[in-house]
Amino acid sequence: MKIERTLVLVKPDAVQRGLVGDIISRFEHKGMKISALRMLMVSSELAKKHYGEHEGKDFYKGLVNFIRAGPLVAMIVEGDGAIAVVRKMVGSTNPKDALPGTIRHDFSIHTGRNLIHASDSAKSAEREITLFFDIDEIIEYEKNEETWVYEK
Ligand code: 3AN
Repeated sequence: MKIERTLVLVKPDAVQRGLVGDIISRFEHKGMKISALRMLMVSSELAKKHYGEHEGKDFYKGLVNFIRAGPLVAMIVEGDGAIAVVRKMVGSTNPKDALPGTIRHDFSIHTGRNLIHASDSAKSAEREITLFFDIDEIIEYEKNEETWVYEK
């Protein structure tokens, strides 16, 4: 078992469409733990840092503007193999390619309105978690259900 933490952003389109609860529920129902959670308006500085790897691409400006178009919900999702598991639950970047049962397939159609961000590697998770949360905002706690979720 390898407990990991990953950064999930429930983006402004999901907030506007009233999908925050559905999206959080999927991770809860999977047996994952939410170890930090907050709603915020992303600053231009934070948006540029978060999407730094896309700077120069034709969709970069739209992306940075879009992530600031309204409040988003940032959270840290924790669990065994959480980084890959959450990416799988999120689905392909283009919702038209995403498999049924994934968040992007089930709730979205266009890449630029694909509702959710999730870290794609351990390195990105570490970087992105630090961008969105201070260490004292990450809460360590036990969930009683864990013996019913993990075999060991
Ligand atoms: P993912 O979010 O699946 O990890 P990334 O990191 O490649 O995808 O892209 C970050 C975000 O940039 C995507 N969620 C999407 O909103 C936007 N994006 C990526 N590729 C494109 C594209 N070809 N056209 C428009 N927007 C894109």
